[in-house]
Amino acid sequence: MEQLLDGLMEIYGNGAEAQLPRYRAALDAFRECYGPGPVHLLRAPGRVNLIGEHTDYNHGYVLPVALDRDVLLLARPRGDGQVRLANMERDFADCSFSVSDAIPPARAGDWSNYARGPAQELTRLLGGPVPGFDGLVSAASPFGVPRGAGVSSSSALTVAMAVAFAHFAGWKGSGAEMARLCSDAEWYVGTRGGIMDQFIALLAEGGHALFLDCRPNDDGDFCTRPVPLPAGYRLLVMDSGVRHTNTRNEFNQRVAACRAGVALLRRGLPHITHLRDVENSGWSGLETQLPEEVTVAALRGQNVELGDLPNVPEDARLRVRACCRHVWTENRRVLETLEVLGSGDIRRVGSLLDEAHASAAADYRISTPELDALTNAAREVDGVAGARLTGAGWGGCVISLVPDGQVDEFTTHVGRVYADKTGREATIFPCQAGPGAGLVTVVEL
Ligand code: NG1
Repeated sequence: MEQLLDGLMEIYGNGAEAQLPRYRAALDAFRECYGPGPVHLLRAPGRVNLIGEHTDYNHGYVLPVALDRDVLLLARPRGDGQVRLANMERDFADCSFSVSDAIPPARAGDWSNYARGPAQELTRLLGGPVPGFDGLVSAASPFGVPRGAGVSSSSALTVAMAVAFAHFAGWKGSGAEMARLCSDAEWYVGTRGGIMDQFIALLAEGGHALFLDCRPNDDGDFCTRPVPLPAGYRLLVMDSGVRHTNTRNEFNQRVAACRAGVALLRRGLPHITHLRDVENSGWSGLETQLPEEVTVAALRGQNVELGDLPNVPEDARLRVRACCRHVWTENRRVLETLEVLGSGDIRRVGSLLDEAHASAAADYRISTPELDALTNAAREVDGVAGARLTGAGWGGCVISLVPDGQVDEFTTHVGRVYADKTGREATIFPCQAGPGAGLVTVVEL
C-alpha cells in the first residue's frame, strides 16, 4: 500500500492521504467482484472550462482546466477478448461485451457504450482486437466527477476506458492521437461534440489551464499550450445541482445552427468549412447573410444539408445568427483572455468571463435561472474576477476567479444567496487544476 500512496502523491500532492480510503474501498470492491490478483489503477479527470464555450466543434479556441476530481477505473486484463464491467454506482448495472472492430452499441444511455466506443476505435486504429479486461468504476463520491454537471464526467469515463485499452494493448499514441480516438468514441455514443474535454483530460498539467486551438494542422496535429492560472486567485466551481439530462438534442441543435451558418456563408465564401474561418471578417458583414431563425426543413428547401446529426427534427427552429455570433465573439474573448492572463490584468479577465456568460445566455441560450443566480451572487463579492457558466450549459456549474483571501466569504455569500433565490443548495469547491489521465499504479490484491 506504500506503493499506492507514492502513486497518489504524484497526482494529488497534499491531497493524497485523503484519497486513500476511496482507493481502498474501490480495491475491496474489485476483489469482491473479480477475486485476488494484480489490478491496474487508472484515472481520468473531469474539467471546467475557463472560457471558450461551444467553440471546439467550430474549430475555435478553448481554455479548459482539469479538476482534481476524477473517474477511477480498476482493471485486470483478460485473454479472451471479453470486457466485463461493474460500477460502484448503483444506477449502472454490470455489463459485458466482446472486443471487435464493429462492436454493436448497447441501447442509448447504457454506460457500457463509453467502453464499447474506445474498444472499437482502438481496434480499428491498431488493425486487430485490443485485449479485454475486467473493470470496476469507483463511486462518484467523494472525489469523483459529478455527473451531468457540465464538468465532463462522460469524457472522463471514455478517456479512462481508452487509457485502459491502450495500456493493455501496449499502445503509446501521442496525446493528440489519443484525444482524437476518444472524441471518435464519443461520436459512437451519439454526441456530436468537440475535442476539448478529451484533450484536457489527457494533456492537463497541474496548476495550469490548457490553451487548445481546435483546428488541426495539415498533419492532423493540434496546437496546445499550458497556461499558468493567475497567482493570488482560486478558481472556484459552483455546482447548481441542476442536472442536464436529455439535453443532447438541444446540444445537437446548436451544432446544427453553426453548420447552417457555415453552409449559408459558403455561398459568398466557398473556401470556408467552419465558423473559425471567418474569425477575421467583420461581424456586421457576416450577420446580414444569416437568418435570425429558420427550420431544418426550410434549410433543406434551400439545399442546405446539415450532415449526420441525431435527434435534430425537421421542425427544429435554429437561431442561426445568434448562435454564430456567440461563436465568433467567444473566439475573440478566448484569445484576449490568453493575452491579458499573460499581462496579469485579472480585472479584464473577469470582464471577459462576464461577457462570455452574457453571450452564452443571450445568444447561445444555454443558461438557466439557477446559473444566472450563481453568476450574479458571485459578482457581488469584492475582488471577484468574473463568473460564467462552464461546459455545455442547461444546468451544471459556474466558475469564478476569487482572491485567495476571499474564498470563505465567497462560499458563504454565494451559498446563502443561491439558497434564498432558488431554494436549492449549491456545492462550492476550489478547482486545484490537476494532472491528466493515466496509470496510477499496479497493486497486487
Ligand atoms: P460537456 O459540458 O461535458 O457536455 C460539451 C462538449 C464539449 C464542448 C462543450 C461546450 C462533448 C463530449 N463535450 O461538454 O466538447 O463542446 O460541451 O463548450 O461533446
